[in-house]
Amino acid sequence: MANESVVSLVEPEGKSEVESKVESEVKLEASSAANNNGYELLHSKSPLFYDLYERKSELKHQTHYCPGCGHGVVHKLIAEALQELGLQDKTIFVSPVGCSVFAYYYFDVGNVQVAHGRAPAAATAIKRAGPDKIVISYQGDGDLAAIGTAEIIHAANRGEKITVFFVNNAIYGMTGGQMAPTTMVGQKSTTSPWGRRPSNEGFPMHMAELIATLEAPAYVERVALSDNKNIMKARRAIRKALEIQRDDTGFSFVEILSPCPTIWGKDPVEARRWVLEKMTPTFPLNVFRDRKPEIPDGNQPPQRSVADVLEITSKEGAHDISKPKHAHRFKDVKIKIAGLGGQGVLLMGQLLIEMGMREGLEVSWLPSYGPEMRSGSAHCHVCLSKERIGSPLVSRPDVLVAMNEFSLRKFAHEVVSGGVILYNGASLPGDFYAPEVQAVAIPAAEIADKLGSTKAANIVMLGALLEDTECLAPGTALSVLEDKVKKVDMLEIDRKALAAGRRFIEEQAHVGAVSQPDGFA
Ligand SMILES: Cc1ncc(C[n+]2csc(CCOP(=O)(O)OP(=O)(O)O)c2C)c(N)n1
Ligand code: SF4
Repeated sequence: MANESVVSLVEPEGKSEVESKVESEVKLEASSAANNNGYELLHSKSPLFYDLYERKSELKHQTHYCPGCGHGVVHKLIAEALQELGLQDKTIFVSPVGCSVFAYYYFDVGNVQVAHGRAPAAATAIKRAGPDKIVISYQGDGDLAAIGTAEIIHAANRGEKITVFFVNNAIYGMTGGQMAPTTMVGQKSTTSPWGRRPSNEGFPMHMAELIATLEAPAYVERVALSDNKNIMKARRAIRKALEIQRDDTGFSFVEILSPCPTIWGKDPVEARRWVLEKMTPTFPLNVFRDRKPEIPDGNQPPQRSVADVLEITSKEGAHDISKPKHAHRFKDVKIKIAGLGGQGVLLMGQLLIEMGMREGLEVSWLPSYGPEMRSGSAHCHVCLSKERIGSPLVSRPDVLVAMNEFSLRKFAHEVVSGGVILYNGASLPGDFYAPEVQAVAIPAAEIADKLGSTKAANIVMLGALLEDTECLAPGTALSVLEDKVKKVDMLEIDRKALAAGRRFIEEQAHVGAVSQPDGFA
């Protein structure tokens, strides 16, 4: 957006007193006057806007909005209010999906662009993380009143201390004129070509009134960009809504009836008139709420550190996560553990990440299971890493622990070349062929059964995994088991199971348990 596109020019001669006063208050750039054919600049764009709209170099002097679009006017009013209130450096603007999706190309403030309808939810998170910030959720009527109905109602109902500017042009602009929840009775749109019929499409939604029925909001007003007088009222409402947030008073909401000349098929002047004549009877202008809400404080939950909650630092002499206890000889290890619900597949992953955390590693655990609690397929993705983990998804595991044949066949092809498959079974299926990996069959269920519980088969496999990969220290595994397994008799079985899994790899794996047809390993 360039200076040239937004300046107002007046002739230097014959100015009234008021004009002269305004002029003296505005900082004029000497060069501008010289460059504008003898005219002087009275108004220049708000410094809150970037100097140039640089999305496309050939269009850098114009905005992406259509001529006469209300979004540009609302942008100007918001920019001026933020500037006057000195809030530029504190402001975070949350742009929606809709014609105003590119608001971040204009406003020189913090900017976040979010998914369709989610601006109030994102604004909630941002405001809670930075309560001293001024957070603006800017939304169209499709965005706020259709796909985002839940987000706006709940943010308002919680009394989030954010400001929402709701630009209601009674239509979906960006996508070419489909009916919005705010489309008026009889108004034609591409999806209501005969005009909106309440019997089929329902009535237009009155969002300001709806929100004003809630207890928590502090300020709710509807304004219109229909003529200069109403635009001045809109200016005041926008400023007031921001002041309410600045003063920590509560949730503020301004609905702005706004022209969309392009989709309405009108010229900009007609479109403004249409706002006044057609929209305001359906959406009356009003201040629906203006008061400080009484919201009881309630009990605050005790504030505890993550380490406390996870009980990893609170116990005497327990694990100091800041110091790695094991010299890890890897950058990261990616593990997939798969089997049936009830086989302890997800638990095995949780035990591994607990061990990793105690050794100071970055860890992630991503479970995946079907609707059945028992006997349905289940698997989890585990990452142990010395560096921050980008994604918890393991699509190419270094190690696959397959607790049944189905999982072996399903995931074996994913294992990286040179990786390991640990299979819960007396031997690998006769036709199983994976020449580039080391596949080990471990009769874990049988071993666990002999120890006193088949349930401990997952711990046998865990012992085998730890022995084979040497990714974590033996002592860590034991201490995690001791902390996590509450039943004394089960803990005893698990201890033995862990040792049995290790022993199996140590003794058996070398002498024939690796039963790939091609004799790999
Ligand atoms: C999840 C999703 N659904 C649908 C769309 C398509 N879409 C883009 S903008 C829009 C509606 C925009 O209308 P409105 O919020 O009134 O804003 P305007 O363009 O009129 O300013 C829709 C449905 C999308 N981008 N994402
Ligand atoms: S389609 Fe309508 S809302 Fe979108 S930029 Fe054009 S005038 Fe504005």
